Amino acid sequence: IIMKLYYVLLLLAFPLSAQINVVPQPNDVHYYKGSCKVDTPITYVKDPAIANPEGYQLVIQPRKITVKYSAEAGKYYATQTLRQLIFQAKKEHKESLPCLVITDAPRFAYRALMVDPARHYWKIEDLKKYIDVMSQYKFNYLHLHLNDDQGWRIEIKKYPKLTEIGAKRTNFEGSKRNNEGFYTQEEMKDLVRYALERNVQLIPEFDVPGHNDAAVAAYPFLSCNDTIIGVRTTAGVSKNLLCVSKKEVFTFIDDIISELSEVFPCKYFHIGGDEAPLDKWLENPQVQQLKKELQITNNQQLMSEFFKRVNESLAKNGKQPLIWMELEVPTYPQNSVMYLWRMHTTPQVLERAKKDNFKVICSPGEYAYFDYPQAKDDLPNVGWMPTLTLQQVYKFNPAFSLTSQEEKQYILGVEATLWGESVKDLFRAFYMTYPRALALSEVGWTQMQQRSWKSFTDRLEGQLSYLLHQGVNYRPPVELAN
Ligand code: TNX
Repeated sequence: IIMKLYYVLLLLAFPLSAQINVVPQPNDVHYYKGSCKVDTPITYVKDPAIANPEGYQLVIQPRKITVKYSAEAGKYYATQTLRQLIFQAKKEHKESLPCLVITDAPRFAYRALMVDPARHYWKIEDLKKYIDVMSQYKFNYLHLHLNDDQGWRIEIKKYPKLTEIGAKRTNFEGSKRNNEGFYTQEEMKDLVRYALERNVQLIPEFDVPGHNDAAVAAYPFLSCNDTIIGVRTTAGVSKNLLCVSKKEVFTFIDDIISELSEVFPCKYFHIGGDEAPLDKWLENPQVQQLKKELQITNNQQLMSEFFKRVNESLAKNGKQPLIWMELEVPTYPQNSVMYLWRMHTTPQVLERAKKDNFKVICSPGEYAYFDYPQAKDDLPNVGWMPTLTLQQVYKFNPAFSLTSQEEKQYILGVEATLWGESVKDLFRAFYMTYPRALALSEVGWTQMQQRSWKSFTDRLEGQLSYLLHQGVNYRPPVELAN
């Protein structure tokens, strides 16, 4: 108590000094007089009183650095905070850290990035590097978009052609360039372990019923008319959906979910749901028949029916569905988590969440699409994409107009999507991700009262040095220099 009183008095005497350079900004920082040598050994103390498993307390005293945590996640995050502090001190040729107490915990439980090795294959080592960097900024989920029209990237033992045929995208973009590769289940299990050591859980996405040309190329029976196609070479939306009226399709999905559930321990399982034009379903006599049986009046109820069946497979494997929500689909499984993703749909999606009592992951095009260029005329420019600047990402408040009570009830967290059509390698992936992911990490972690664009830009240069030091490519935010 006397020590505490002593600190309070010191605090009154020495109010907030220059801010520390940490991203995301910790939620509570108190500075005290004095400093501590950078190489002081760290004492780790397990403290069950720290309620949030990702929360921690970091106490820097003149001759002592103490980390208090209740779970490994909090210990890991305290260490990340400290590493950044030490890096910044050394960068300024200082041998000491300021005395302080940081009491920190995240605003949202879910803070994710998504990558898309379906469009362009990523090597496992590249995924590891990506995880290394994101985990330092306290992101705790990496969503892997594992299949799309342009590629199937994960070994499925029961369906070997998925990777024999579906993992090869040849002669695309009118060039001779090929894109080929997939992950064995063993490699993926290793990646799961690697990520968990950094408090990152891997979420598989098996996108259904749309975006499945690669699967249909391997197994034509999956489509309504046994369509013979190749793996798609161009960008865009395909119409070869997995067929809603075929029993074999649901057996296929069930098998895949069972195999992937063994590989990915995470309770969340993404089942896609985006951009599925119904044309080929509706042309098909068996689907017409199914509509009659189910007394379907609104065609989109077929999608609801489809997800109901997919969810039965997830439930069997103890998984909870994540879905790219489409507003026109009338119902989704009750336990699903909905993505808010399409531009200009935020108010409607939030209304729907309240009405149907869904949790939401916020990944709106307006703030979180990292495949969009970061400045006008910046690369990659595929023509139709809007610009998503660093400042725009920073402005993001995932609660939108919700009250804090509603925020707790409906918003699970945030995610940025790095769609892969123009992300051809890790160099480009880092360029698109940083520094915008620094802004997003603060969006997910830091309470609004602690956030400020001014403070963020003051800390940016030091963080860019931190990335550079690790050999991480980023887009220099040249528009901020003056
Ligand atoms: C839409 S966003 C998609 C992706 C594309 C992306 C390009 C979403 C759920 N689906 O298939 O790659 O736009 O920005």
